[in-house]
Amino acid sequence: VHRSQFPSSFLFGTATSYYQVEGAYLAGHKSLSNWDIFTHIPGKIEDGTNADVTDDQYHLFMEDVALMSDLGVNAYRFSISWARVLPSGRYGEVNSAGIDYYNNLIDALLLAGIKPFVTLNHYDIPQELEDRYGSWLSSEIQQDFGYFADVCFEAFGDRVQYWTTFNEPNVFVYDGYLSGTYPPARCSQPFGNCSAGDSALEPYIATHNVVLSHATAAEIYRNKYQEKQRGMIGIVISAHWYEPYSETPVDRLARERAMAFQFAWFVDPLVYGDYPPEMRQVLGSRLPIFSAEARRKLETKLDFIGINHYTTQYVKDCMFSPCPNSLSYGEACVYLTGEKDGVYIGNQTALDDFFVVPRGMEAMVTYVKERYNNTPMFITENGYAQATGPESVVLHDTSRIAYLESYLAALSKVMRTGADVRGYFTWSLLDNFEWLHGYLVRFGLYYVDFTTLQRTPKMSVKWYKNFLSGEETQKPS
Ligand code: GCO
Repeated sequence: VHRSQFPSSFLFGTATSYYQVEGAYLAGHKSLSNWDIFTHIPGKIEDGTNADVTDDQYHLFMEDVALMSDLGVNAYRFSISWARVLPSGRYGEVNSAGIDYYNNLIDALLLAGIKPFVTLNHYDIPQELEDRYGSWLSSEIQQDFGYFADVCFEAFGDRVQYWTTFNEPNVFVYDGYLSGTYPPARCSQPFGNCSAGDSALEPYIATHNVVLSHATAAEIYRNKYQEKQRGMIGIVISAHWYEPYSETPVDRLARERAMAFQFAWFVDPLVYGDYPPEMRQVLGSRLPIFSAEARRKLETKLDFIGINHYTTQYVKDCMFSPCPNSLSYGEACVYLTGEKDGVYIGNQTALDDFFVVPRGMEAMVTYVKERYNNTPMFITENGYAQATGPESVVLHDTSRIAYLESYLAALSKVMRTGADVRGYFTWSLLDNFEWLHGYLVRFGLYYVDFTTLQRTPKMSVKWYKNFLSGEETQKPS
């Protein structure tokens, strides 16, 4: 794959998120976020760790900007910690130390010719908002989120042209309210180790508040800032591709349901003003209704759709056929698997459900292109999971190079069909805190020694650098 296969204005970058890389969890008057609290509960994180320090990007951001500048990327996707900027949400003061930190980061990036691509919410909220009113289960969060967005547009929008309201709300809603594996650890349906107890409607209520929080922020941007600041505002969704397990009509339908419950649930309302018909069919009036006022707000639309794409799995119907486990997408009644007749759908990675299936990139982008009239898209995440191990082994990341090479080739192929994709971010700049897996899984181009915090380039750094400078690259054999 070659750089010249992409438009010259294309954004090429790396992605991170506040909780995963910043550390400094108490510095500069920051309050505790829901993830600070959650990771300190014994037994929640596989290796018993947390991100109190992680990469300490809060103190080392100049070094990280230098690494990016050396890589030759023209964009950096990062998220703003709500608890750093507004320790008590709209109930307290704006924290000037938090504003200063992001101002310094943004200025350093711009000086290095790197465009900031900013996420407002990457799973985290100030814990105080959870304690006060139950965060996403309360409509109060819409005002809080709108206020947070307003503060950020005002403080940073003169220099930030790309805004994302939410990162993967589909993940934090499922894991926070259905399986209970992420904060606030509510289990609306029996799943894994968790027994049902909380209301089965909670995921639908939480999503309703997320969608309306997006609309609130987008409306503020349109009304107060966009004309002057001339940026774009969008949302980012976790987007696995699903192939029907068999060619039977029920498995094909299962794929449509899985895609609706995974992706369209969050995007249809922002493009068409309502939840996907595939979901209404299953859930009827259990799915919330948008009021006339809400519908008006939803008309603010999306400037772009961010796609976090890593993998493809098979999907099997469980509505009409018996299944080993029918809960992969709750009431979607589907079963997801990477395996058929003892054969995996693609090479395995260090994450159980992440397989290497580059054709999925083409299919996923085509789905978004067709369903949403070719709304501009960014590939906001794509990357390869490596198991931790001796540094010398981890540095030799030829599987990552092969992965990036093949996924970028698939992306350029689908762009030739006219898909309006405007940028690509690889997850991640550096190894970091991988949520429930702690430090057991490494996604970085740069290796991080979590004792010394030293960053060391893996082989993939050289590969990405060559690619970005327009040199011929090759899959390592
Ligand atoms: C997200 C993702 C990232 C993960 C990455 C690898 O929310 O965007 O969960 O934060 O680290 O997807 O799993």
